[in-house]
Amino acid sequence: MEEAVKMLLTARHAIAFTGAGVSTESGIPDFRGNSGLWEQYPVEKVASRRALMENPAFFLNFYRERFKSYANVKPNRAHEALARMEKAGIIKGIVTQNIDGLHQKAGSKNVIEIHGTLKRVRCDRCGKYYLPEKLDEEEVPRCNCGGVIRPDVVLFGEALPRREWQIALELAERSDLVLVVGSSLVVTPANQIPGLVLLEGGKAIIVNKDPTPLDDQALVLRGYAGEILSKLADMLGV
Ligand code: CNA
Repeated sequence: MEEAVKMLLTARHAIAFTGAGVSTESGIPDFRGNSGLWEQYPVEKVASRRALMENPAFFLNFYRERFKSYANVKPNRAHEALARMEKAGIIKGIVTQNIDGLHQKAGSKNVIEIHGTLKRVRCDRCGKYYLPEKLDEEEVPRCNCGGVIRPDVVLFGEALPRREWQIALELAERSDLVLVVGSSLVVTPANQIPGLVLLEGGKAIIVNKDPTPLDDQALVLRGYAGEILSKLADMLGV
């Protein structure tokens, strides 16, 4: 922990990179844990472009439920600690793979959502945005152009949003330290963000419950994000 504090205080430009593990303590299951959610909705049936094409009703039902349950979810100590660090200028921003909006709810300002957001839905054909309530209109709601309305999140088999990805790459290139929180670091191309910081000669701190492929190149703080990050923020005096 002391080494991590030193690294964060001496970094010229530090960013955080977060994944589903930062939100599990808020009650949102990640992809890897054994949550009942993935028995009811297998990941391959709700997180891929193919799933949307083959069974849109099943696919959309999953997101309809997510929109409702995420509305009442609260940020946890890990999100709050990251917001405290940003406010104190210790981290310059957060690149997140999450779609739950909890970093913003915790008060973080510079949040780059590279996998989209559950805040809105859009037409799969023409891209027109709608409010999430549009999903409640029909089993498979459609745009004026005839396209299916779908959540504005990145599915397996789809490209990342160009603007967000560009900003994330630029942030990573400028950074000499990346604080990874709650990510298995196996999803590409998102995992190129911490990879890029290391490639450019920077350092990494990884806060994760389980091993990741970048552990041997980082300072690893093994355990729960809420406890570790809140302690880190306290030690940083923020
Ligand atoms: P992942 O592959 O599910 O990995 C999560 C990692 O977090 C695992 O290595 C766990 O060991 C670790 N972890 C879980 N809980 C904790 C905790 N409390 N403290 C510390 N570590 C913990 O998730 P990634 O984000 O790496 O994978 C990328 C996918 C998952 C992205 O596309 C996300 O959009 C997607 N996802 C997002 C959410 C969300 O928005 N909250 C939920 C589920 C999946």
